[in-house]
Amino acid sequence: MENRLLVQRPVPGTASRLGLVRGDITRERVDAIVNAANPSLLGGGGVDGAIHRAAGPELDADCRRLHDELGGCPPGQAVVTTAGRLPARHVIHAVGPVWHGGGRGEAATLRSAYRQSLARAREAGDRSVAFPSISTGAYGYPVAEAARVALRAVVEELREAAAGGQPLIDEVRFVLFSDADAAVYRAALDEILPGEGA
Ligand code: AR6
Repeated sequence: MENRLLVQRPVPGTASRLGLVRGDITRERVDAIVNAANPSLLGGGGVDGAIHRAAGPELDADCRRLHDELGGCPPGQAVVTTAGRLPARHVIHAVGPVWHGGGRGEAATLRSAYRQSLARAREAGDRSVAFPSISTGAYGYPVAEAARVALRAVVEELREAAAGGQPLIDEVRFVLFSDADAAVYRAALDEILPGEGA
């Protein structure tokens, strides 16, 4: 099934657009896709497994190198690699928090994972970025709360970057893997960036 753009809105105070897509992130034709990685960077299940399978051995080798050189990536941070056979130019590996009930700084760590991903994208010269719903699968973050944190983090980062004259990211998309997740993100988007009509 083709990926489907559900909604796209301008982000006030910026020249950027924010959109929601229903589909598979490995099929996105953007400069960078973000992976919901784990601190080892050596791959796993969920979207991480799908990205590694679709990208092939070049991505595995890049991740192994970063694992050996940097010792991996802590929660709330992000690192960039090439994208192997994927249509994207780069994969940004972001590590979200494991959900422990909300009292262990999970929201701050999730916010940081999104903001750091956009910072890495800018450094790499990427102007379009697709995110999955980080931490809401194996890591157990409740999706409605995660959607609000994610959208707010991206909107804030885009505004601050625009105000600071940093390189423009034209477009950010969230690629949702189920209709249920897409509906939850749609409700959060309507709350955070109310649109005109539909
Ligand atoms: N495209 C878009 N979204 C996807 C895809 C896909 N192809 N496949 C799954 N999702 P998860 P986490 C959604 O578990 O919670 C890995 O083992 C999925 O439905 O992939 O951050 C890592 O190595 C869910 O909505 O990531 C870590 O150990 C979202 O992606 C751990 O899982 C995130 O689910 C990270 O857990």
